[in-house]
Amino acid sequence: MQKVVVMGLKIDFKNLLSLENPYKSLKKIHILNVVLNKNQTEMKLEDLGYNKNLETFRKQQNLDLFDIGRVIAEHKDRYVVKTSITEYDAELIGNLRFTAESRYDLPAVGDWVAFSEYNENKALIHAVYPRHSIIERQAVGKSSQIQIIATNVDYALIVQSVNRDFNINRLERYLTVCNTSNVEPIIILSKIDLIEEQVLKVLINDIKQRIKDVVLIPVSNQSNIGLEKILSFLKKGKTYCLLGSSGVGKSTLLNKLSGQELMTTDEISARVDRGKHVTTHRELIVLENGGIFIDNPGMREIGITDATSGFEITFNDIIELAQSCKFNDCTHNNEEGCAIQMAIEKGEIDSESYANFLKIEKEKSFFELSKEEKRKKDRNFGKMIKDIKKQRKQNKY
Ligand SMILES: Nc1nc2c(ncn2[C@@H]2O[C@H](COP(=O)(O)OP(=O)(O)OP(=O)(O)O)[C@@H](O)[C@H]2O)c(=O)[nH]1
Ligand SMILES: [Mg+2]
Ligand SMILES: [Zn+2]
Repeated sequence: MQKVVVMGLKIDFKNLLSLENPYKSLKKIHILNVVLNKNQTEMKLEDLGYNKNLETFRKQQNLDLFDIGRVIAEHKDRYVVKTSITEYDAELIGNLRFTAESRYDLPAVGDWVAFSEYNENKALIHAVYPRHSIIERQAVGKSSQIQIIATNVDYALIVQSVNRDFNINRLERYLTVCNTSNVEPIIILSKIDLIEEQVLKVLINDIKQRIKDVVLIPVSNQSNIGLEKILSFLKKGKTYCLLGSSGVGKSTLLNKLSGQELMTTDEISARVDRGKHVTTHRELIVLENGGIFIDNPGMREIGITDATSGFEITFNDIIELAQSCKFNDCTHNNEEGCAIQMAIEKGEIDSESYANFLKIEKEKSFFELSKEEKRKKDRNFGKMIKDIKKQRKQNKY
């Protein structure tokens, strides 16, 4: 029997087709490079980010019996799935919902899914294609609860405004998330019309002191400075995810880049009154001039998840230095021959950057610990059930 393995799930292909399939015949397979009627905008699946790897997977798993589309929005249990032709209001097929072991097995914005249409623009999602990247964060206040921000992202635009939002520690945090997620970061310094040029120079210099090798683009949505530069970066078929606090101008930027009023934006004073963010859910949008954007509601905090590798990339300088401390178990506080302390004294490492490193490292260890505890709990629970079963068998009750 043909088995489809999707995100670690094994599904019998036969079941997949017969279960809960309200339609009789699988119809219409979307062909790539569909040419539409002249009066419609022509769009290819590649413009939505479709690529060779996905096509290979589709063939290998015989998923070409289904349609394929990309999740562009998520509302509770419903998803909006976009193809090169239209959009569908989709829900999960029961099998997928019930066999999902974690959040990772369910679709998120940015995912490619195998689906079938059962009514006009209504669809059932059967499987999620493997992802090439996942941007995730730890949900605030809940230990080791992961929230998926977006998947299959190529670049993250980390937006920080020069006024009240400016905070290099937070930038390093976002960078760590990107480095962990296999997503290339670009820093967008927004609202530069609000400050003097001299002040801007200082801010840029401060960032460059601590963050090297990351593209930084100062932008004003008011004077349009920097927009051309972002546009020149955009590549057709690549996915860009907007990250940053509420009110920094993410949606305004997206409107500017597209030349249309796609997203609702609002004044900060108005949003405080209402006590909520202007953008309320994630959404994927395809720009005509190339580039696929995912807009997000602003984030108040960005918790670090299992960020080992990302962490090491962000704080590469510090981690490399630690190798040359005199003692292997150096805590880098006040030991003799501590390379980090020496570098801080010489001004080679920024002391604030180091403090931030320690803070994120602590959080990361805590996250790993709580994850391990959770695993232990799951194991214990499993063992308990097993014991109960064994006892039952022995006592025959
Ligand atoms: N001065 C100035 N104001 C801007 C700029 N960009 C955006 N704004 C204003 O900032 C406010 C917030 O902009 P939004 O685009 O809604 O911010 P957002 O990041 O999408 O916010 P959330 O959706 O809540 O996450 C609006 O009033 C915008 O007009 C800019 O470059 N300069
Ligand atoms: Mg917004
Ligand atoms: Zn040391």
